[in-house]
Amino acid sequence: MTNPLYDNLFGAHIGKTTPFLHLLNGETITYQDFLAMAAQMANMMALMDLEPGDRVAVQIQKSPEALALYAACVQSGLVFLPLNTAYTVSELSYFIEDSGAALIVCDRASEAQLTALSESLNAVVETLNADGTGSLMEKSSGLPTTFSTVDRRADDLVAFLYTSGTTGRSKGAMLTQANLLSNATILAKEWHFSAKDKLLHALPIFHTHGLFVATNVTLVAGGSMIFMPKFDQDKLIEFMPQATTMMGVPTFYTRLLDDKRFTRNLTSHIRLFISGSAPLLAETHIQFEERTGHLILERYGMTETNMNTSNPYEGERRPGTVGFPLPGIEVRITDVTTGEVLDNGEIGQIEVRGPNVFVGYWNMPEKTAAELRENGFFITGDLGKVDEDGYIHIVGRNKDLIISGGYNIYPKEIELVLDMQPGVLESAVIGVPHADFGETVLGVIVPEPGQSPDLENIMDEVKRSLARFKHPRKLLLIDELPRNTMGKVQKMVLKERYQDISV
Ligand code: MCA
Ligand code: AMP
Repeated sequence: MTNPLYDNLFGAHIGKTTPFLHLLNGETITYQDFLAMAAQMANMMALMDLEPGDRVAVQIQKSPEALALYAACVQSGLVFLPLNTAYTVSELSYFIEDSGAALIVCDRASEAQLTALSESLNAVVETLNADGTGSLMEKSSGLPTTFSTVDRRADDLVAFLYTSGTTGRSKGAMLTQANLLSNATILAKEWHFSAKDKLLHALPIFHTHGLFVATNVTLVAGGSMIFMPKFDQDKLIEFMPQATTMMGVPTFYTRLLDDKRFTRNLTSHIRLFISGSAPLLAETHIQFEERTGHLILERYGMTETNMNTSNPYEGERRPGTVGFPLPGIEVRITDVTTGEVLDNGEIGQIEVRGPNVFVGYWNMPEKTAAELRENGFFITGDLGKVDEDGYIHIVGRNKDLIISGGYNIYPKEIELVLDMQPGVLESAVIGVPHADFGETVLGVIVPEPGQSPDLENIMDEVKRSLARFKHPRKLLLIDELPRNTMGKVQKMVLKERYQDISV
C-alpha cells in the first residue's frame, strides 16, 4: 500500500534541492528542506501516539511551518483541520468539540484559552507562532528528517474543512485523498502548471482556495510559490514581476485595479491570473484586460467539492461565466422543487458529481443525505444555467449566504446572536453591495414592543461571539420584517430596499 496524496504531492519531490517557497525576506526553502521539516513534525506526532484518522485542529498564522504541518498530517495519515485565524474562542470551541480533535495547534496568544478548553476533550495543545517558534518546533527540531509514510487508501479521510450552514451550525466537510489528488491533478493540467511556475500566494491557507487549489496545484507541478504571510498590496506589487501566476478572490483584483502602480508592464512576466471564491464582475474582467492585456481565468468551486468548473486556458474566457465542467466532473442544472434535470438556458440549481465531491458532513448524516444525492450528485445551493456554448453562469444562490471578500458568512449565525440581545424581538441579516468586499453584512433589528435596544451594546456582544469578518457593518432598527403569505421573511425585499445603503 501507499499514501497516494503524500506520494504525488510531496514524496515525488524528496531529495529535490529546487526552491519550493520564496519568502519575502529573500530566503528560499527548498523542497528537500521543506519535506525534512514536515518529516520531523510527523515524527513528533508519532511520539504522541496519534492514530491515523485522528483530527489535528490548527489555528495558526500562515508560515512555511504551518504548511509543513499540513504535509506532516498527510504523511502521518492524520486528518488536517485548518481554522480561520479570525475565529473567536467561542467559535473555536464548537469546531474542536465537534471534530473531537486529538491535537490542537495554536498561536501562543490563544494557548491559555485553548488549553482550558482542551482539558474536557482529552486533547493536547501545542503552539506554532507566526515566526515559526513554539512548542511544536521545539519538540520536533531534533528528530529525524525522514519519516516512514503511513499507508492510506484513496478513500481515506485527509482533511475536514468546516463550512457554515443555513441553520447556524457549521458542518465539517470530510475530504478524502482521492478528492484532493484528483482535483489538483486536473487543475495543474488544465491550467498548464509546470516546474517553471512561481505562484504569487497571498491567500490564507485555512481554506480550499489557498490550501488546496494554490498549494496542491503547485506541488503536483513541482513549481514554487512566493509565499506572503497575508494579502499586502505593496508586497504584491513589489513581487509581481518575479511571478508567473497568481490566484486571488475578486477583491484582490479590484484592489489592484485601484492602484496606479498596477500596469501592463508590471504584469508582463505573469502567464495566468486566476479568480474564484466569489463572483468576478464582468466589468472587472474587462477593465483588467484593458489595463494589463490579461484575461482573468475564472473558475468555480466549493469547500465540499474543490473545483468544479473553469474557463478554458486556451479558448475564450467568457466574462461573467465560470466556464465548463472540469474533465471527469459532471455538472447538471435541476429544478429546485422537483429535482428534474433542466435544459440548457433554463435556470435551476447547480449539481455536481465526480471524484472531487466530498464523502459527507462529519456526524451529520441527515445534512449529508439532504445535500448529497444517492446517485452521487451534490446539490451546491448555487443557481445557474448553461448557455448555448456550454459555459456555466452562476446567477444567484438558493442558500442564504453572504460572500464578503471571499469569506462565506451565513446570516443565521449572526441572527442567532442578535435575537438573543435584550429588547430584540427578531432580526434579519442580509448582504448589501460593497465596493471592496463585493458584499458586506447589514443587520436589521425589530425591537420588542416598547423597547429600544442599545445598538452599541449589541455590537459589543457580536464582537465577543463572532469573527471580525462576520460583523454587521451597520445595524438598523425597523418596525417589522417583510414576510410572504407563508410568514417567511422576504430577504430579497430587504436587499432591494437597502441596496444603496452606505456601510
Ligand atoms: C478582512 N476583514 C473583512 C474581510 N477581511 N471583513 C469582511 N470581509 C472580509 N473578507 C476585516 C478586517 O478584519 C478589518 O477589520 C477590516 O475588515 C478591513 O481589513 P483589510 O485590512 O482591508 O482586510 P485585509 O486584511 O486586507 O483582508 C481582505 C482580504 C481577505 C485580503 C480580501 O479577506 C482575504 O484574504 N480574503 C480571501 C478569503 C479566501 O481565501 N476565501 C477562499 C475561501 P478592522 O477594520 O476592524 O481591522 S475557499 C472558497 O470560497 C471556495 C472553495 C472557492 O471557490 O475558492
Ligand atoms: P465555500 O463554502 O467557502 O466553499 O464557498 C463556495 C461558494 O462560493 C459557492 O457555493 C459559490 O456560491 C461561491 N463561489 C465560488 N467560486 C465562485 C465564482 N467563481 N463565482 C461565483 N460564486 C463563486
